[in-house]
This record gives sequence, C-alpha cells and structure tokens, in this order.
Amino acid sequence: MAVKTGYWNIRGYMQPIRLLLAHAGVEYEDKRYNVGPAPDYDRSEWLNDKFNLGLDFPNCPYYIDGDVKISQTFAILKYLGRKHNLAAKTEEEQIRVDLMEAEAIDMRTKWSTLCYNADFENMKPDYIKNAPVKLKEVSTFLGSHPYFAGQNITYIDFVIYELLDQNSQLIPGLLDEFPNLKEFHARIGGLEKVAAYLSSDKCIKYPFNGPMAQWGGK
Ligand SMILES: N[C@@H](CCC(=O)N[C@@H](CS)C(=O)NCC(=O)O)C(=O)O
Repeated sequence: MAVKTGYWNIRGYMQPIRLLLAHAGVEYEDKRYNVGPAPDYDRSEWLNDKFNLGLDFPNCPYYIDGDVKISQTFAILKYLGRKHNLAAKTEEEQIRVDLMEAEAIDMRTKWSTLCYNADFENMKPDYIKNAPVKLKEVSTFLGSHPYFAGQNITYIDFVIYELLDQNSQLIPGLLDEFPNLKEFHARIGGLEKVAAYLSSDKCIKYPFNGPMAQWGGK
C-alpha cells in the first residue's frame, strides 16, 4: 500500500483526514502511535519514527505517498482537497473555505485548551456558554447551503463535521437549536463511504484526545 499516514492512536487532528480519505476511497496504512501511561506518557513509539520519515517539518499527523511527504494538518487536507476534487472551485468558494478554515483553527484551539487544561471543570461552564454563540455564526454562514463552500463539498466540511461531532459529545443537544448544522452533520456522516468507515472497526470512536487530557482521553 503506497499511501501512509501517521498520528497518535486517537481522533485528534487526524480524524478529518481519515474521513476525507474514506470519502475519496483511498486505501492507506493508518499508522497509529501509542503513548505510554501516566505519569511519564512515554512518546518513544513516535519519537523513534519522527526524524526518519523524510518530513521537512517532522510532526504528526503526517501523510506520505512516494515522494510526497507532508506534515501540518491543513497542508495535508489542502493537498488532498486538490488531489481528490475536494477544493474550492471559484473565488467565492475559496473565500468561504478560507474563512471556515480560520474559524475551525480558532474553534479547535479553544477545544484543546479546554480539554487538556488541569482547570477543566472550572473552565467548562464558560465554554458551554460560549459554544452556541460561535455556532450561531457558523449556522448563519452555512445558511441553506449544503456544504461550507456552497454547493460543492470540500475538505473543510470534514473538519467542521468533526468539530461539531466532538463538541456535541461534550455538550449533548448542542446542535438542537441549529437545524442546518444538525442536517450538515448528518449529511457528511451519511456520505456513503464515510458512513461505512464510521461504522467499521477501522474507525476510532474514542478517545478524541491523548491520555493526558482531562476530557475525551483514555
Ligand atoms: N500545527 C500542527 C500541530 C501538530 C501537533 O501539535 N501535533 C501533536 C499532536 S496533535 C504532536 O504530538 N506532535 C508530535 C510532535 O510534536 O513531535 C498541525 O496542525 O498538524
């Protein structure tokens, strides 16, 4: 199998890439590194590989296909978007995708800051209060479009799907007041090959985060 990806044995940054690859029907080796138990959280499984993969910027997630060797989640997603016809097709779509990409990075940063914080329990009420405020903007932006670019599915849809999915598990019922986001979530999760992947034993349902996380880890 020529294509290989690598990441921790969690959903984390890698899950949207896995969902995109499932949708595109790509066969690949999904290398999953394990972290040792507390208190040391030994990362040597990954560190033994890290500098031997030929990556310019050794990190995970990574994607390797022959001479194509990429790290950085969004560099991988954008490459795969171009390769599998999941990129913006017009300037208008490009602006929408760029906007959602930046918003997704902000949302993901807030999510990780919460989940990995020792002060998780104290931070959680504020997070729960603010999440619908951001989702209202996201819902208005999506409007009646089926996908975030507009009429065409792009790589950013897998990123937003995963963010909505994880947040809904922390905050049950979060999407109830946003029917279009609920429909979007069902639309992406219901794509034939994505649905098959999600219900297969190849798919990591849990954990979302690493073992050192206060929430969503093991
Ligand atoms: N900006 C990078 C961040 C990647 C990153 O922080 N990876 C974490 C896991 S989410 C890691 O453990 N990297 C391995 C390392 O730093 O050696 C991306 O978007 O891919």
